[in-house]
Amino acid sequence: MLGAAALAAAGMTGTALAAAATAASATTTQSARAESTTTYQAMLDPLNNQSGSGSLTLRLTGDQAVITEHFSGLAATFNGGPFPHVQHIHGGADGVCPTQANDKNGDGVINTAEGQTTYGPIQTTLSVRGDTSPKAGTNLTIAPSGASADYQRTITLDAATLKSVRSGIGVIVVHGDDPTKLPARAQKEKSELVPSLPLAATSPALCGPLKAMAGGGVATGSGSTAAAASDATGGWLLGLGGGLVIAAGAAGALARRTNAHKP
Ligand SMILES: [Cu+2]
Repeated sequence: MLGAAALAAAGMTGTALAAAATAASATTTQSARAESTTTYQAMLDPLNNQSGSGSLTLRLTGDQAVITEHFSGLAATFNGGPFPHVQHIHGGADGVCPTQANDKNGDGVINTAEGQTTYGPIQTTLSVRGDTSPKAGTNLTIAPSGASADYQRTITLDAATLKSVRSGIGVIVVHGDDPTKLPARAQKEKSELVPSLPLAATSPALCGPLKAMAGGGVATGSGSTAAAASDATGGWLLGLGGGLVIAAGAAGALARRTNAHKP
């Protein structure tokens, strides 16, 4: 009797332990996910006398980046088809977009190579399918195309891109200029990246630094960690607040434009 009772007790304990272990495991997995997802956002502004705008959100968990992007107002057609807009995460440099001061050859266009002094080389290609490495950087056949695009893709980021994104020096660049908005001389130039293409085809059209959003994974740890993060980034978070207001304004402007187009 005692033996059976002991066995039953042991069995119950074993079950309880297993249940507790399962619960603990689930809790650990959930909290690990919550702590490691950080949201980054880039507001995309025009370069090279182009029109258009956009925004990109990147939700990073480990090396998995869930990317959502919308842009509009870019060049619509190229050689009779939809204009391909190759786009990338650049990084490893200053993490800012270039200005006209970076137009070294003075042709009135900041080409991709000139821009790299501020935003660095291609680290990840934001293609619509297939290769996302720098090698796919100028593959027009897997770029989003047309004047506007809604882009969504989950991409495994490599070590170099992860380093740039996490340290706040990742920059989103959407390429492909409307040649009629470039100076006359530049309209006749060849691309420095792909000599078979015109300069306009590969030059930057939209650019935006990729910045962590407030509350995007920061300060979810212990009290002391949260306090330290808050102290260290107080001024930086203030700066981000301004960016978010601008983001909300841009979304409003987009909604108004969309409404205006409705009959
Ligand atoms: Cu690029």
